[in-house]
Amino acid sequence: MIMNLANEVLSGNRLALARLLTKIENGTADGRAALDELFPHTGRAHLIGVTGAPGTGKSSLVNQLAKGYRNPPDGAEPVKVAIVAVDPSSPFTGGAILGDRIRMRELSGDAGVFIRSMASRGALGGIATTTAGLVQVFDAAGFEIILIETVGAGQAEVDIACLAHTTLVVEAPGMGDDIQAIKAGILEIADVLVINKADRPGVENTEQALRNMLQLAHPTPRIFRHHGIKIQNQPPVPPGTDPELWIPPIQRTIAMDGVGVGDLLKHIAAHRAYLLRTGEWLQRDRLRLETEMDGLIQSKLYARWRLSVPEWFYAEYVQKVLSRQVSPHQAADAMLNGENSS
Ligand SMILES: Nc1nc2c(ncn2[C@@H]2O[C@H](COP(=O)(O)OP(=O)(O)O)[C@@H](O)[C@H]2O)c(=O)[nH]1
Ligand SMILES: [Mg+2]
Repeated sequence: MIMNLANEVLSGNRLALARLLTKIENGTADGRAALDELFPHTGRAHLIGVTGAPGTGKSSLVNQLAKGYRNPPDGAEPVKVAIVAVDPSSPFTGGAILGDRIRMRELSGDAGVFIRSMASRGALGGIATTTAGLVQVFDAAGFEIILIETVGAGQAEVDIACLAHTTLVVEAPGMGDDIQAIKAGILEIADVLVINKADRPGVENTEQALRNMLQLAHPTPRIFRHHGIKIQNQPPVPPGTDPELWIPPIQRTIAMDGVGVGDLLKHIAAHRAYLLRTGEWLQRDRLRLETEMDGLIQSKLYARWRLSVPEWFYAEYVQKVLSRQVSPHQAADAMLNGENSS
């Protein structure tokens, strides 16, 4: 029997998995068809976002986390781990990705680990969309933990955080007095705060600054964008009870030698348990899928409409807007109503 790509991936073929990931990055039609086939098999993985300024030690930390999942304490079963490293600042063979490859080499002999780096070229269909596709493939392929490393730089990270169930924001001491995550606007998406490079001077200051921020921001509801509107996603609160709030813990780590990583893994597990207990896991899933579906409807509707109008018709309105005869708003309304421009 000749198996198709989706079935090959489901049966654990790593080569097929790698091929499909490339198709997803390139946005090919057969890649999308395979994704459609795989979709019923998704929804099981724990998606963990790791974000923060460049050089804070995200890759090193991801490496340690993966090792932790592969060698759990107390003789527990190791879980399959996928790593998606997204670095939009690093095109093609950029230094960071090359470094990651070398750093992650020690994991690469392990069949329970799959590492995928994605440079800006993977942004054809948008970084968040492409990442979501890659993650779906890993999820369907049975990877229970999916670590998504992104450079903390703003909206793209927030979008990817919406994809993840648990988001770690990584800080490091000695990068000036500022908390980098505040500058990048990503502190609010943190479920767990990590102060890596705890072997460096200035850890106390960084931790104190983070604690102050948390106190100001507390409670820290999750903020999603939906139709461009910020939506705060909080667990449903039964009447007469106190809402259970998740206060982001602060964990110090030294990714170089794994100090603090065991405790970090415990925080991640606790956050997963919290999401499941409060029903927020399902809520996040729902919101994420709804947002994805809505976005697709919008772009498909536009594409369909654009194909339905002749080029000259569209060009005439562009000209009218250019010459200030009509505003873009008026032009859009008139075109959608099929009004002739004359
Ligand atoms: N002193 C110290 N250096 C670290 C630690 N973790 C990572 N590094 C180093 O910091 C640099 C950047 O690490 P990397 O993981 O690539 O950071 P990323 O850019 O956030 O992915 C590398 O040279 C690491 O060896 C740590 O806990 N302590
Ligand atoms: Mg990195």
